[in-house]
Amino acid sequence: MTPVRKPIRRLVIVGTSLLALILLTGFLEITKSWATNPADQVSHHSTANDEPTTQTTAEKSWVIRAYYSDPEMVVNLAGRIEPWEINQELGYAVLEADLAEIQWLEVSGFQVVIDDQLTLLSSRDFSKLPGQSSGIPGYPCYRTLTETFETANNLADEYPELVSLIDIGDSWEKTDSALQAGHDLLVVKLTNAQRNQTKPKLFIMASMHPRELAPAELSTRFAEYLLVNYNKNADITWLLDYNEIHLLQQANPDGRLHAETGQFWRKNTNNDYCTDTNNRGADLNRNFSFQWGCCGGSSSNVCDELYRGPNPSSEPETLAIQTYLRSQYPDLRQEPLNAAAPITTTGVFIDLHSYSGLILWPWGFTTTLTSNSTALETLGRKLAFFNDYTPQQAMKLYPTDGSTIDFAYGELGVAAYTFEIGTSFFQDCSTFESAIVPDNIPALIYAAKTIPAPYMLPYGPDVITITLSQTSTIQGGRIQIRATLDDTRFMPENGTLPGESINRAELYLDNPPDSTQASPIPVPLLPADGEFDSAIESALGEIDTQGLSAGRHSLFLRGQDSNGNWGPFTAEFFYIEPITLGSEGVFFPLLFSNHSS
Ligand code: 0X9
Ligand code: ZN
Repeated sequence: MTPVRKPIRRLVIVGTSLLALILLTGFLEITKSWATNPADQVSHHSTANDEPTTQTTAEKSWVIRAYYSDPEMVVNLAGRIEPWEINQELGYAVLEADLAEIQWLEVSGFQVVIDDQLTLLSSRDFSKLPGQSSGIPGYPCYRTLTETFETANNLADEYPELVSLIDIGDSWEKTDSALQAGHDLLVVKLTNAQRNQTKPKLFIMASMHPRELAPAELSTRFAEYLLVNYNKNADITWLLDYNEIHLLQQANPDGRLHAETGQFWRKNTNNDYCTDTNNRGADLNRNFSFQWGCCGGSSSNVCDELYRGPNPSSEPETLAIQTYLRSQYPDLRQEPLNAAAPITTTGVFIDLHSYSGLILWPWGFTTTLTSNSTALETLGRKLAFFNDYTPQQAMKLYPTDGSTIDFAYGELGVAAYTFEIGTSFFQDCSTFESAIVPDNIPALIYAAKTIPAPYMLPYGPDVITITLSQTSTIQGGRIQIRATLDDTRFMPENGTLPGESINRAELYLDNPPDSTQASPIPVPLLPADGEFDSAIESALGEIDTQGLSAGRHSLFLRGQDSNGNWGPFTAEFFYIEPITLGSEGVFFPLLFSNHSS
């Protein structure tokens, strides 16, 4: 399959060089006045007041494309200016730059082109759409911070057996009691609490860069999708019965409040650095303690968008997340950088960002491969199959040190990924609804299915359909099963793994074998065409329902490829009808009216 590239935005080019910029601007001081209609108000995001603003050209910034001739130039760039996007195909970075930075770019060999549309967008306050009563102004599809917390509380009330809320620490503003502001970092934990056993964990965090509007909402949509489908869809039921899913929907709540007004806020709001400006704060994705500040992938300049903070995990948000991850995942990777996590490691970590359509894995600070690199790549390419994003090692984009994924993998050995979802920070709602949600929910579900063994299961085939001859029968009845198994579902980009032939298929009744329940004996499935010899196969089997109690049952089906790799389970429900004594002493089955209960 050829990866589908997202369409490239059309640029309105108003200048091509620094000289052109000055000629076009025509003067060194730009004075702006407010329009009377608030929707037309234009302000620069680095000025927070409501007064008319006067900006010198030196203070003003533009959103530009910086075309490069050599990828090495991006490495140099990324430690200095925070790239919004790297278009590897066309060889340019999108970034916000002031005059001095544009000058530096041109001296460094970049060709600079101004993106007028994005420059305007980045300096516009949000205003509500006509009739908009909820959501971020102008973006009704994205719940505000307050609404996100409300949703979490409502879900916990509605699904008490499946949802628990965990306060994992405070935002920076909350740690300063004098401010009387700030927020909890709230994790929504999804699992069937009645099934009390050790379970593998998927941890997803979102929008640590607050201007990235879509990730937080995607994490909330994922929670809702899982909860609504529990007990309706066998796969989702299995996921929440045997696994835990932890969602930190708003990883930078203080900053989010600024982003909700239209400011391009990236860092936390820590006022100790670059005091009293909207450039204050530390970039949380450069503040994690693993390889903090090591390699030119962050900035020591307090006002920089990439400011790493004064110390590793200096920020309360970072510390809370690190402490929580350490409490949830055992440390399974030794200190040396080339030490591998065991292939039996459980759990997956996903950090949702925007934008660019990428799936990134460690390392982010060096081009050296991790010792789990083939396995990380395999799951990455598998996830990319679902959302059509480009899978690659993070460092291939540009260097970052002190990032989340390097911490999760480097310190604990957890399979760790950054998703860069969508095509814009302030992503339009129609793209969010029509592409981002439907493309990414299946990727997140697949990630959840692999958490019992993320370094092994993605090598194996997927069960893509299960068809039953009937979904309910009397006890002792037989149900025929046809399943399709597919070992080819990888994004072909950035990897060499071909699909292997399917070798085996089997199913378990009611308990998958790695649950703590006694492992049942698997029922083998046979090749529908007489031989398991290709990468996509149909397999046939039969369930003997003798001895099964009345009510709902689950089957768990999986396949193995010719290299011996088992894929993750896919589950399906079936029902045994209850036997009732009729008036003349005859047993007859009661038919179910509702199979989903
Ligand atoms: O720079 C970041 O923190 C991430 N991009 S974003 O536009 N969402 O800010 C990318 C982090 C991925 N890691 C590396 N590229 N090494
Ligand atoms: Zn980000």
